[in-house]
Amino acid sequence: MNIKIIVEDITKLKVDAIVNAANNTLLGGGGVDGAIHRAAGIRLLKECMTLNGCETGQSKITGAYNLPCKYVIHTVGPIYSHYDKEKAAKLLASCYTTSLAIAKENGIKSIAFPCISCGVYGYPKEDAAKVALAAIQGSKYDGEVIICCFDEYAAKIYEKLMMLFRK
Ligand code: AR6
Repeated sequence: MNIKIIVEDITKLKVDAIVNAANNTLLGGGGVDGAIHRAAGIRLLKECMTLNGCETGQSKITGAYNLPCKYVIHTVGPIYSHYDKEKAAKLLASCYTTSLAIAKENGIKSIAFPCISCGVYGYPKEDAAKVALAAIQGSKYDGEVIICCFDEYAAKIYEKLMMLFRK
Protein backbone atom coordinates (compact mmCIF):
# COMPACT_ATOMS: atom_id res chain seq x y z
CA MET A 1 0.00 0.00 0.00
CA ASN A 2 1.10 3.50 -0.85
CA ILE A 3 0.78 6.09 1.98
CA LYS A 4 1.45 9.76 1.26
CA ILE A 5 1.49 12.64 3.74
CA ILE A 6 0.58 16.09 2.48
CA VAL A 7 -0.33 19.51 3.90
CA GLU A 8 -3.42 20.72 2.02
CA ASP A 9 -7.05 21.76 2.22
CA ILE A 10 -8.76 18.38 1.72
CA THR A 11 -11.62 19.98 -0.24
CA LYS A 12 -9.18 20.77 -3.08
CA LEU A 13 -8.01 17.19 -3.70
CA LYS A 14 -8.79 15.43 -7.00
CA VAL A 15 -8.73 11.95 -5.49
CA ASP A 16 -11.43 9.28 -5.78
CA ALA A 17 -12.65 9.86 -2.20
CA ILE A 18 -12.07 12.20 0.68
CA VAL A 19 -13.03 11.31 4.23
CA ASN A 20 -15.07 13.72 6.33
CA ALA A 21 -14.56 13.95 10.11
CA ALA A 22 -18.29 14.27 10.77
CA ASN A 23 -20.54 14.01 13.84
CA ASN A 24 -23.31 11.49 14.60
CA THR A 25 -25.97 13.52 12.79
CA LEU A 26 -23.99 13.69 9.50
CA LEU A 27 -25.70 17.03 9.00
CA GLY A 28 -22.59 19.20 8.96
CA GLY A 29 -20.71 21.21 11.56
CA GLY A 30 -17.47 23.17 11.87
CA GLY A 31 -13.86 22.30 11.03
CA VAL A 32 -13.23 20.02 8.09
CA ASP A 33 -16.92 18.96 8.07
CA GLY A 34 -18.01 22.59 7.56
CA ALA A 35 -15.41 23.10 4.83
CA ILE A 36 -16.51 19.95 2.96
CA HIS A 37 -20.21 20.85 3.13
CA ARG A 38 -19.53 24.44 2.02
CA ALA A 39 -17.46 23.28 -0.96
CA ALA A 40 -19.78 20.40 -1.95
CA GLY A 41 -22.97 22.48 -1.80
CA ILE A 42 -26.50 21.87 -0.55
CA ARG A 43 -26.97 18.60 -2.47
CA LEU A 44 -24.48 16.92 -0.12
CA LEU A 45 -26.56 17.95 2.90
CA LYS A 46 -29.70 16.65 1.14
CA GLU A 47 -28.10 13.24 0.58
CA CYS A 48 -26.78 13.18 4.16
CA MET A 49 -30.34 13.78 5.42
CA THR A 50 -31.34 10.40 3.95
CA LEU A 51 -28.65 8.48 5.89
CA ASN A 52 -30.12 8.58 9.42
CA GLY A 53 -26.85 9.60 11.00
CA CYS A 54 -23.89 7.39 11.78
CA GLU A 55 -22.52 5.73 14.90
CA THR A 56 -19.16 6.67 16.35
CA GLY A 57 -16.43 4.60 14.69
CA GLN A 58 -18.61 3.86 11.63
CA SER A 59 -18.61 5.34 8.13
CA LYS A 60 -21.06 6.06 5.27
CA ILE A 61 -20.48 7.07 1.65
CA THR A 62 -22.13 9.81 -0.44
CA GLY A 63 -21.55 11.62 -3.71
CA ALA A 64 -19.20 14.61 -3.77
CA TYR A 65 -21.30 17.09 -5.81
CA ASN A 66 -19.30 20.34 -6.32
CA LEU A 67 -16.08 18.89 -4.89
CA PRO A 68 -13.30 17.79 -7.28
CA CYS A 69 -13.26 14.25 -5.80
CA LYS A 70 -15.82 11.54 -6.72
CA TYR A 71 -17.08 10.48 -3.29
CA VAL A 72 -17.14 11.60 0.32
CA ILE A 73 -16.87 8.96 3.03
CA HIS A 74 -18.26 10.37 6.27
CA THR A 75 -16.87 8.90 9.46
CA VAL A 76 -17.50 9.80 13.10
CA GLY A 77 -14.46 9.92 15.33
CA PRO A 78 -14.63 9.60 19.11
CA ILE A 79 -14.82 12.65 21.38
CA TYR A 80 -11.61 11.91 23.29
CA SER A 81 -12.89 12.90 26.74
CA HIS A 82 -15.95 10.61 26.49
CA TYR A 83 -14.02 7.30 26.56
CA ASP A 84 -11.10 5.64 28.27
CA LYS A 85 -7.89 5.64 26.21
CA GLU A 86 -8.26 2.09 24.92
CA LYS A 87 -11.88 2.49 23.81
CA ALA A 88 -11.09 5.83 22.12
CA ALA A 89 -8.26 4.15 20.19
CA LYS A 90 -10.56 1.29 19.08
CA LEU A 91 -13.19 3.72 17.86
CA LEU A 92 -10.64 5.87 16.03
CA ALA A 93 -9.05 2.80 14.38
CA SER A 94 -12.53 1.73 13.30
CA CYS A 95 -13.05 5.08 11.52
CA TYR A 96 -10.05 4.25 9.32
CA THR A 97 -10.83 0.56 8.77
CA THR A 98 -14.53 1.09 7.99
CA SER A 99 -13.69 3.94 5.58
CA LEU A 100 -11.10 1.79 3.80
CA ALA A 101 -13.52 -1.16 3.60
CA ILE A 102 -16.13 1.11 1.98
CA ALA A 103 -13.45 2.44 -0.39
CA LYS A 104 -12.53 -1.11 -1.42
CA GLU A 105 -16.20 -2.09 -1.94
CA ASN A 106 -16.71 0.94 -4.20
CA GLY A 107 -13.60 0.49 -6.37
CA ILE A 108 -12.02 3.65 -4.95
CA LYS A 109 -8.35 3.75 -5.91
CA SER A 110 -7.24 6.80 -3.92
CA ILE A 111 -8.55 8.07 -0.59
CA ALA A 112 -7.56 11.08 1.52
CA PHE A 113 -8.05 11.27 5.29
CA PRO A 114 -7.99 14.35 7.49
CA CYS A 115 -6.69 13.95 11.07
CA ILE A 116 -9.95 12.51 12.41
CA SER A 117 -10.87 13.61 15.97
CA CYS A 118 -7.77 15.85 16.23
CA GLY A 119 -9.69 19.13 16.16
CA VAL A 120 -12.64 19.92 18.44
CA TYR A 121 -12.94 16.23 19.43
CA GLY A 122 -9.63 16.66 21.27
CA TYR A 123 -7.70 13.48 20.43
CA PRO A 124 -3.97 14.00 21.16
CA LYS A 125 -2.35 14.34 17.72
CA GLU A 126 0.58 11.94 18.15
CA ASP A 127 -1.57 9.20 19.72
CA ALA A 128 -4.12 9.62 16.92
CA ALA A 129 -1.39 9.38 14.28
CA LYS A 130 -0.13 6.09 15.75
CA VAL A 131 -3.64 4.64 15.73
CA ALA A 132 -4.27 5.89 12.19
CA LEU A 133 -1.07 4.45 10.71
CA ALA A 134 -1.52 1.08 12.42
CA ALA A 135 -5.13 0.84 11.20
CA ILE A 136 -4.23 1.83 7.63
CA GLN A 137 -1.27 -0.52 7.45
CA GLY A 138 -3.31 -3.37 8.95
CA SER A 139 -6.15 -2.98 6.45
CA LYS A 140 -6.62 -4.93 3.22
CA TYR A 141 -6.98 -1.76 1.15
CA ASP A 142 -4.55 -1.76 -1.76
CA GLY A 143 -5.03 1.71 -3.27
CA GLU A 144 -3.33 5.00 -2.49
CA VAL A 145 -3.90 6.48 0.97
CA ILE A 146 -3.24 10.18 1.48
CA ILE A 147 -3.02 11.62 4.96
CA CYS A 148 -4.10 15.20 4.42
CA CYS A 149 -2.78 17.33 7.28
CA PHE A 150 -3.92 20.90 7.69
CA ASP A 151 -0.64 22.13 9.18
CA GLU A 152 3.06 21.31 9.07
CA TYR A 153 3.09 20.28 12.73
CA ALA A 154 0.67 17.41 12.11
CA ALA A 155 2.54 16.36 8.96
CA LYS A 156 5.85 16.22 10.90
CA ILE A 157 4.28 13.85 13.45
CA TYR A 158 3.24 11.48 10.64
CA GLU A 159 6.57 11.71 8.84
CA LYS A 160 8.46 10.86 12.03
CA LEU A 161 6.19 7.86 12.72
CA MET A 162 6.43 6.63 9.12
CA MET A 163 10.23 6.57 9.42
CA LEU A 164 9.97 4.53 12.62
CA PHE A 165 7.52 2.12 10.97
CA ARG A 166 9.90 1.59 8.02
CA LYS A 167 12.87 0.72 10.26
N1 AR6 B 1 -8.64 20.18 5.17
C1 AR6 B 1 -7.91 19.28 5.89
N2 AR6 B 1 -7.93 19.24 7.24
C2 AR6 B 1 -8.70 20.14 7.88
C3 AR6 B 1 -9.49 21.11 7.21
C4 AR6 B 1 -9.44 21.10 5.78
N3 AR6 B 1 -10.15 21.96 5.05
N4 AR6 B 1 -10.14 21.87 8.13
C5 AR6 B 1 -9.78 21.40 9.35
N5 AR6 B 1 -8.90 20.36 9.20
P1 AR6 B 1 -12.18 18.84 13.16
P2 AR6 B 1 -12.94 16.45 14.73
C6 AR6 B 1 -8.25 19.54 10.23
O1 AR6 B 1 -12.42 19.72 14.33
O2 AR6 B 1 -11.93 16.77 15.78
C7 AR6 B 1 -17.11 19.23 13.32
O3 AR6 B 1 -17.87 20.28 13.81
C8 AR6 B 1 -8.06 20.12 11.61
O4 AR6 B 1 -6.87 20.93 11.66
O5 AR6 B 1 -12.68 19.28 11.84
O6 AR6 B 1 -13.04 15.04 14.22
C9 AR6 B 1 -17.93 17.97 13.09
O7 AR6 B 1 -19.25 18.26 12.68
C10 AR6 B 1 -7.92 18.87 12.47
O8 AR6 B 1 -6.59 18.39 12.48
O9 AR6 B 1 -12.81 17.35 13.40
C11 AR6 B 1 -17.90 17.30 14.42
O10 AR6 B 1 -18.88 17.84 15.27
C12 AR6 B 1 -8.78 17.83 11.72
O11 AR6 B 1 -9.09 18.42 10.45
C13 AR6 B 1 -16.54 17.64 14.95
O12 AR6 B 1 -16.14 18.85 14.29
C14 AR6 B 1 -10.06 17.46 12.42
O13 AR6 B 1 -10.62 18.58 13.08
C15 AR6 B 1 -15.52 16.59 14.63
O14 AR6 B 1 -14.33 16.88 15.30
